[in-house]
Amino acid sequence: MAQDPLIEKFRRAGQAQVFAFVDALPGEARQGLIAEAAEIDLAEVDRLNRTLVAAGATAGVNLEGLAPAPYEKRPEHGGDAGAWARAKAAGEAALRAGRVAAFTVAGGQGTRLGYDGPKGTFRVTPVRQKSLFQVFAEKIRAAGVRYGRPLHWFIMTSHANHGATEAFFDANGFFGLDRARVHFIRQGRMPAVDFSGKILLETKGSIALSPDGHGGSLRALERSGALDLMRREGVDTLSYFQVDNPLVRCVDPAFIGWHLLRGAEMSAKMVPKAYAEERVGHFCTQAGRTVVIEYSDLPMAMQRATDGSGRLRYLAGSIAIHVLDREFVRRMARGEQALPFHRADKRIPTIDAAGASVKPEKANGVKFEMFVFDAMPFAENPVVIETLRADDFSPVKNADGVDSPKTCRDDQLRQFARWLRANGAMVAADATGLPHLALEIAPSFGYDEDSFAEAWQQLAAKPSLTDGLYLS
Ligand code: UD2
Repeated sequence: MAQDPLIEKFRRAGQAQVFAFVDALPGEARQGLIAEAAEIDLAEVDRLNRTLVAAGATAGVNLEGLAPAPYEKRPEHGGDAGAWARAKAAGEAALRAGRVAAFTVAGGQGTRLGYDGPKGTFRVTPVRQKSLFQVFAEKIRAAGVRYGRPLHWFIMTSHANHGATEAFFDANGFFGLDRARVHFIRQGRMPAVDFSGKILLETKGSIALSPDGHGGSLRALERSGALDLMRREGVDTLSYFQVDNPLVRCVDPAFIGWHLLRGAEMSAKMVPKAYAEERVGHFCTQAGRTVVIEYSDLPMAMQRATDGSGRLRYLAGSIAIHVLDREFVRRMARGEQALPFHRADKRIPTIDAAGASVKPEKANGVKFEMFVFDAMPFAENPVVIETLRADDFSPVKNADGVDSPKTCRDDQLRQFARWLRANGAMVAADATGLPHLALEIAPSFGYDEDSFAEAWQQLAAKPSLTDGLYLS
């Protein structure tokens, strides 16, 4: 058989091992391997090998001239209340004009939680045990009703969870959303390499490919046609959040307004870090640009440094909530200004030279990922605003301990209790605000403090607060 030109290309790039077993594969498997190989940008892999993998590769995170980034403080922490009110009005106007879409990145592998299935299908709410996807769907639906314009919702999946994610929405009637407005877009993949830069095979007929990181969302939005769809629909602003955080306000008018009034291309929410070692990114400035330095890249001494008053110097923690301008995403996706890749050394199931499977005990190779926050320094006029953790952030990441289903459930309960108390209801709680009884407020009733207050005030007869109360 004539040699496939793709196989020849791999051979010339020093990656012939990818096809070491190709002749022994049945026709269909052979085509499968070739299709996977065709996804790979060999020039990109070569560049990453030189800059990130090769012995002595120096491309690391540059910490030169780093300083804490400024941010817009909440009014209760000394921020300008008038500016926050103007921002909220501007965001509400954009929502009423249909300019905003929601965007969830849900392509991660969720290994830390030890849950089998797309993370968005994980059940999190205290009474009804709703899944993460259901919580977001109901919030997005409620926002559409409130502003008179149903929102488009883009959900980024991975190759591994795309089918299961679609099937979950299908089985649940898209949680009452118009299915024509829910769009699943699949993120790209990157090959893993060994420490000498050779692309690893997972089996004789498949390459060790893994998702290209949430930074891959910018390319995925462009490639899938999502940006064109947005343009046709008059949507120019994306509200971005992660799949693991049910507390998030999927669309937050004040945040959107800050972004639009500043003419920002990309914006972010920060919370003051709870403690020095908290595993979040840090908003910094460098050479006049806003950058985010991940916890693993900022030396611990800097993470622990304090100012004169004993406050953490690098206080602004990134919780991965952004607003993105559509045409900025397009510019980034087209690669004129490309996101950098990060190196992660991992245990990668592979095969040996004889084709026998190998389950390594320690890291045997490198995965490459892009991070969406690396787009911040390329954005014009970026804004970082403060948010209250209790209103926006309680992720489910680990099976137990911090950021677990238990802490997330408790934070939801605290939020529901707080909304009730703010409106005159008596809710007994412990010193942390955790109510003594389980209750749940459906987003259709109230999906944030304002919408809850309006709905509650309109109730002619207030329900009695009993264990298991579900307000919908
Ligand atoms: C992320 C941030 C951290 C902080 C924290 C807040 C990074 C590197 N760090 O930490 O600074 O903001 O979140 O919770 O991002 N995802 C994809 N495709 C991928 C990889 C991830 O869609 O290829 C999604 C994933 O489904 C999830 C989100 O991105 O929704 C975050 O991924 P993670 O759990 O790997 O991020 P984490 O917890 O390390």
